[in-house]
Amino acid sequence: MTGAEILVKSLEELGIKHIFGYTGAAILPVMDELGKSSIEIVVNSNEQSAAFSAAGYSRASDSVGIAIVTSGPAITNTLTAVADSFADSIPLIVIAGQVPEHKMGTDSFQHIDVSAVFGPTAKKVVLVDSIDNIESVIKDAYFLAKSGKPGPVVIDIPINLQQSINKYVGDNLHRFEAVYRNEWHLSEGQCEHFFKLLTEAKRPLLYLGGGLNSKNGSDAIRRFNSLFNIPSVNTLMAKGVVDENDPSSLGLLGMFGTPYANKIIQRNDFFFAIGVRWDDRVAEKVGFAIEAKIAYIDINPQKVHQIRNERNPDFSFIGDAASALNDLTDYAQRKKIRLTIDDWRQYAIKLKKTWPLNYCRDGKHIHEAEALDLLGQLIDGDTIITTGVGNHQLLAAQYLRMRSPRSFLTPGSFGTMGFGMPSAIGAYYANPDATVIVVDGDGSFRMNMGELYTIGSLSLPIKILLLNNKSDGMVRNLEDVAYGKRHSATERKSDVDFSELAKHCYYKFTKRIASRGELAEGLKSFMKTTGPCLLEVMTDIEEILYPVVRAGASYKDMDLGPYIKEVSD
Ligand SMILES: Cc1ncc(C[n+]2csc(CCOP(=O)(O)OP(=O)(O)O)c2C)c(N)n1
Ligand SMILES: [Mg+2]
Repeated sequence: MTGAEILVKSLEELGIKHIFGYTGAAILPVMDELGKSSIEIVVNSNEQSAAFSAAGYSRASDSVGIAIVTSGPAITNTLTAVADSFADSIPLIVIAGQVPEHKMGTDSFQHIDVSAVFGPTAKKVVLVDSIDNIESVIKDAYFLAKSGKPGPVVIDIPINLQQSINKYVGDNLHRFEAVYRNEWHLSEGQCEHFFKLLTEAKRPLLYLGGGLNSKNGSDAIRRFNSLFNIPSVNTLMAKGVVDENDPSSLGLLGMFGTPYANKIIQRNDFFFAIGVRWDDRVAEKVGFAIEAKIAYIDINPQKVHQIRNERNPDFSFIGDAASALNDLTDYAQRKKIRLTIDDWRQYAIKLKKTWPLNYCRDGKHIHEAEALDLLGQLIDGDTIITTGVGNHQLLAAQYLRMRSPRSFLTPGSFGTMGFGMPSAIGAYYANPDATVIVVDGDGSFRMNMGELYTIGSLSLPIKILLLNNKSDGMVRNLEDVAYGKRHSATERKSDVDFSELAKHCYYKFTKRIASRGELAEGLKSFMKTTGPCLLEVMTDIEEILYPVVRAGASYKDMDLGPYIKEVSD
């Protein structure tokens, strides 16, 4: 077989059904073989989008998404999506063609030193240097990307190796999987120590992170909390890990967290952090959880060591969050451990009821918050949301209460505008029966607008809710506060009707709405129509995102803005 055939056969053996990519001369042998294979090639509009679609596939499933691109500018186009996946611990494989080996280092057309460029952004970068290795590199990458702290693997394959001839060995997949199978369990003594801390606490709080955002993780925390019903807050990466409609699930914590999450963090005396990386926009608040005892579980040893140094937790464990939680639950069931925290639970439930989110409901223009509040009433447990970056993203995190793991896909750590549409394409291929909705801002939407075409031309049933405030709203908000209200480079004066554009890209539903009276009906029709849909809602350029805990401030200084107020129980 040729190297290209070996590569494609390895992918087939791994069960790969779709790849996302863009072609070019240095990857043509592989694309040609893919064309003959059972694997569907989804062609995006650029390589950043292809890698984001592959990452969206991973984020929305337990599989690993795969992007295949050519050399030079094509592989560098994927860099941002690779870095984004690395930052959010998302498994991903990017396979790139490379110039032939004898031309590497000779200033050749479309050559880039992939290892040098991608080194700090990927879990591993491999330059394939022998046809003997193609099968093992591909199979190993699949399990490496998923294992431990997940992340992207970049594979660089010179075209001469794609073309040369070798045998397909057909190495057993279990051999590769076994290398990364690690089961760390809590000892009886560790469980005893944990429950001593927990049962002594009067006001325990769960802090749930992306490390739980899988079926296993979500099942494990729900099982644990069915015994204890401890109030919880979560990171952006953990939306839906527990049902956010649950009265004691207080939602997003942090700089733009919900009023109730940011209030309860000020009162807890036992902070149980699971699968989180202590993001600075959450943890770098003055006095953050300073009074509380801390327990911490995470699979990333570096992070656990960092937190041991910085915060001296009373309990910490390096290992898979789901296994550790199941150990704790088993132990608690055996020892019949119960908590007496009724008052604290009631306090949490009351906070959520009496400090609701709110926004301007009667201004001249619609607010992004209003559109998202209404959308929140129309989604169910089978909905997958993807977002861009900006006010619309954080408002979506606040207002859309997700019920299932892997249902809210957002570039949490890297904050990459342009993520929404391409990641939705991947989410759709991983879950063709789900309702996939992109919540995008106009700035984020324009960054990968080519995917408007991809979605329309492939007639994918993806819905795009475009919140158009004709500005980079989040940055404009910063200018208001810190730059004397001077709006430099954040406003877009000319008005392009994006719903018209969608019409020409074969969308089944396209509409632009500027008046509040049309909003509820518009959203309903948008949700009802099958096929590609785009609803563009024109929103207030002056809208300010609240609550906000500003840099250097503490949670007690949270600014709730003019609309969020205490209401009666
Ligand atoms: C690739 C990239 N470039 C720039 C930024 C900086 N940035 C963060 S939010 C934002 C504005 C986003 O505007 P839009 O998507 O319209 O969302 P809005 O805040 O208006 O809801 C910008 C420019 C970024 N996060 N990512
Ligand atoms: Mg905007």
